[in-house]
Amino acid sequence: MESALTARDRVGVQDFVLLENYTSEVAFIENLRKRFKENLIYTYIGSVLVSMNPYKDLEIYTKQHMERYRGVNFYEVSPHIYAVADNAYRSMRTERRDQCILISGESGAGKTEASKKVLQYYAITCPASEHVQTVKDRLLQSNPVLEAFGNAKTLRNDNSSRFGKYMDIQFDFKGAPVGGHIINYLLEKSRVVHQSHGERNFHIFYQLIEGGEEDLLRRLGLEKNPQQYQYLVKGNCPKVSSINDRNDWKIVRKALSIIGFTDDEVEELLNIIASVLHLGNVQYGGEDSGSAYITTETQIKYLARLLGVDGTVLKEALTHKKIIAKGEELMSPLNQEQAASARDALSKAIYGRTFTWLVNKINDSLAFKDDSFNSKNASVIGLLDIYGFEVFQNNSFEQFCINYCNEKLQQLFIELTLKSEQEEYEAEGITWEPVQYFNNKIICDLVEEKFKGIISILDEECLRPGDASDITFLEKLEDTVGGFLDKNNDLLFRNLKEAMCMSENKILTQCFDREELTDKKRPETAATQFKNSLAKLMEILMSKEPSYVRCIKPNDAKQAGRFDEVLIRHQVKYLGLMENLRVRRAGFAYRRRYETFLQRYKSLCPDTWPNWDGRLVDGVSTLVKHLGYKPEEYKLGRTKIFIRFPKTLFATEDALEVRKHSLATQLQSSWKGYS
Ligand code: AD9
Ligand code: MG
Repeated sequence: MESALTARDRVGVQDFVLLENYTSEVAFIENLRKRFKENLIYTYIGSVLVSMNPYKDLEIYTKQHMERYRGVNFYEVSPHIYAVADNAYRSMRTERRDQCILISGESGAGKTEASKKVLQYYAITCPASEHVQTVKDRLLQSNPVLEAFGNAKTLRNDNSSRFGKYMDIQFDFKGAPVGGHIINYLLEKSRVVHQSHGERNFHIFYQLIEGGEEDLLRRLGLEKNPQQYQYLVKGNCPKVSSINDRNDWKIVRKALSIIGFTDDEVEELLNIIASVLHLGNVQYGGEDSGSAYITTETQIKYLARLLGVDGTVLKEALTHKKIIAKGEELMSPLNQEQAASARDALSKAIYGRTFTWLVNKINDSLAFKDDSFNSKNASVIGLLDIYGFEVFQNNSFEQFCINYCNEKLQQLFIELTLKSEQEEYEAEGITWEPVQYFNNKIICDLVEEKFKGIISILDEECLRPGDASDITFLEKLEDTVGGFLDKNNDLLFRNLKEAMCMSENKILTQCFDREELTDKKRPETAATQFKNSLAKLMEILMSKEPSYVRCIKPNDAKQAGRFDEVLIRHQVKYLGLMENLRVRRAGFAYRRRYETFLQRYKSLCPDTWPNWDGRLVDGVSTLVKHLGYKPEEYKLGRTKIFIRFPKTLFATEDALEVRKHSLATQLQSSWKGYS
């Protein structure tokens, strides 16, 4: 039998707080490396789960594994995403407190996969009636649908989330999932009309083209070749080896049915997707006067049919801009460049609004149907899976928003981990020394502060008539940006909106509301909307008890078994994991509830074995005195024992191993005696 000590040498420690040299980044990375090599992708920092993307399928997500974690204490089993899921579930059940699981890490680190594992865990392990089974199925099937429309292949990740997602799973008093609700954050719409080299548009376009049945494609006027579509050729990357579009199409199509989309709705939805591709192929010529005219009649024909809009109206809307002069409406012709950007704005608006419609539709299907139960009484576990931090050769408005969102989440992490740590010491009546850490609040302020924050300056430039441009914005920021103003303004010409309001496509009539046409108020800019929705998100998260999953990407090549130390060290730094560890260790490396501690180690002391009948705190006190703990090595709080050094706990763990070993030997020899 391998001794506990040798095992630790080989596979590292399963909780970083047990590292002898816990302030050393080298030791931290070394522990990650050892575990990664052994396919042990999960490690704790106290209750925070650090997860390394293995880039290969591991046999650790079976039903048997789920069973192993069900109802079992966090520290009794090896670290796992299921342990986090189960712990949140049990806290929700026993303490009646809403929970949230916050998953962070850079693009490709494994956030979306982790969130799916959590959802699967609840779907399999929670109790279910027939109704609940439907909810579970719908919760699970919402993933392939939203990923088809909201994820895309980027340079960082073949299945990169291009929207932020917060999902509430609602449980009834029996602990069964009875409903759900999704909030989506700022979809990267610009991808619809443009992709950087090596990247793709949203998956759904390729799925439809590669997987769509022949008569469906004929009806939609689509060819079975993505290269035919301007909106799909920009990145020069129609196929991705890790993606099977044809197969995914079948999965998505089935998922739509399970969620409860009618055939008519699916048809309308696909009409819209096809329309976007046709829009991309609308091309312009220029009159001598400079005015644009459309050279691609076929596209207009398809568009008119698929969108249910009059072709002439559409053509005019795609080449003119409506202006109101002296109370009169005039159609002012656009030049080629303006017309092309109006067309792209329409594509983005159609796609973006359809995505929101899709989320709403999924929410309808996940909503409580049971009248006997009020959703207000439900307990909730929230699951946050945002787009991860990313830096490309060329970065734009989207990276600004995505990275700002990540800073906000980091801010929350800092506040909550420190806050809860302080609160725990306080609640247990134990004094402690605060730890220095980098607070990224200054970065959040830089972006969002009133008047002098980047978003304020950007909005101001967007409002300024006349000479405002990215250059003037740039001068103000003294930085390199491009396309920020347009993307922040996110304008769609009025006559294009009007044309869409006339559409006979039922989804579009819900997406383009006539009231919008009469609304005189200037709409909020994209960045301001995003800032406000993030502020609301922070409020939601603050009201719940958080669990953290910190995902790390092992290499940039998306390859299994490759441990790129430089890349990993960088992530450990900016995720603040060393600080997290230091805070966790500041006072006491380890803490356990009295009952858990006693249950685990009671066999090591004759007074507590097999049972201790007195007060728990006295039992623990008797036990640790028997084990030879020195007074400076531990403290007894109100409900927990706090152990200062990991070596103390190691010694106890080793003693337990020895005890188990000798018990097993005794048992064996007594069996031999029988035979
Ligand atoms: V982004 O910010 O949305 O661009 P994520 O969500 O952090 O990013 P994702 O979960 O999509 O990354 O993981 C990227 C890829 O890594 C997946 O498509 C899988 O191929 C791979 N991956 C991630 N986690 C696991 C895992 N636990 N087991 C196996 C994994 N493969
Ligand atoms: Mg993702």
